[in-house]
Amino acid sequence: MKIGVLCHTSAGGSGVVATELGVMLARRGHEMHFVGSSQPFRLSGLGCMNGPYFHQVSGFAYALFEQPFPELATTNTLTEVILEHGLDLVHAHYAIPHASSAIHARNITGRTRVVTTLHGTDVTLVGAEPAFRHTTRHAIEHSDHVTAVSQFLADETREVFGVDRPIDVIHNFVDAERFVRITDPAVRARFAHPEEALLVHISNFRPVKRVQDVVQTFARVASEIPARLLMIGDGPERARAFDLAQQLGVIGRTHFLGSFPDVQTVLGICDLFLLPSSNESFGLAALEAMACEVPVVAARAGGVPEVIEDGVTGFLTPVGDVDMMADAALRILRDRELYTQLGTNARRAAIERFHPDLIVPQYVDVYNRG
Ligand code: GMT
Repeated sequence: MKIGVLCHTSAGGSGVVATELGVMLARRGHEMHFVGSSQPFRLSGLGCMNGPYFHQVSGFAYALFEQPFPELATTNTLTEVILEHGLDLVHAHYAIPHASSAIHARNITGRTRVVTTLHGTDVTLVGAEPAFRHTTRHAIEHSDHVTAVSQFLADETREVFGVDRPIDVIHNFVDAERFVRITDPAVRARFAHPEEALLVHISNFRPVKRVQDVVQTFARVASEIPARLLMIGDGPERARAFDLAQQLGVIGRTHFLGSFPDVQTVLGICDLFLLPSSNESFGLAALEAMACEVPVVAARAGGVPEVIEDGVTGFLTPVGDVDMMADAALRILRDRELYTQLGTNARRAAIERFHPDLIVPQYVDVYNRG
């Protein structure tokens, strides 16, 4: 099949899913064409001989216009790619703006189909904003097929937008060959002393991620056992998290590593992943940790219970309850047997429930529907 892909290209779960899926499909012989203002965050280094191909959106700035019309520019470039390469379908990751652009390009060309994947923020935050409710509903209703990354998100979409169209639930997946435990002590020694527990959090540091809860939980853990925290990613709450770490006296043991695409080089040496988000449609970073045998302590929010089984692959706690999060973390880190069991279960769940060989064909099935 010839497939166009629209996604957010900066660091973030939806762009990662789009990229990893595009790469998997290219390896399976499909012709993949990414269209965007820049190359997706994780794409470089992952591609193969057969692509994916990347088409940069041509912008246009003119003094009369207050805005450069990025969605129209995307629609225009996508239209050209559809016409030039005869795309069978466009997979839009996010209802707005991507499904809207794809539907517009479909209308202009009179060909191709639009498959839209809802990732979360488009429905729970952005899409539900009155400013976007009509455009988001239109994009959902007029896509040829719609998928959501969790049952929670599919239900939420129906409720928020009052749509009753079919929505296929297709969970996120993880490449369990790339995301593995790293046993080389020299790699771990770069970040922690042998006796220290290594906790990690990865996100875009938006308010919904509750990164202050990560720091507070870590401070409680570090007051009981030797420990270090890796904060991976960047975003609006980073400075506040930094200040809090300083205030709580753990700044010397908290390392803000910024944003980088190959997180598997670090995840595989960590002991515990913290995910305190107040809303999370799936939690891809937690799944990537699980594949590396890292147990997860997460807030019971959104679709997270579809990923993390309480007491089996980690622990779930109420949103905002940092004491309970710290207790769960300490329970795991103090009990070697429990830690090993949860880590083993986590990797097994990643392979048995979220392997690309299980998930990618579900997308192909949707693509093959008329
Ligand atoms: O907030 C983020 O984590 C980024 C966001 C995105 O749109 O890139 O991630 C969303 O999509 C991911 C991939 O499907 C999901 O795993 C994340 O749970 C989801 N984020 C939220 O729902 C907050």
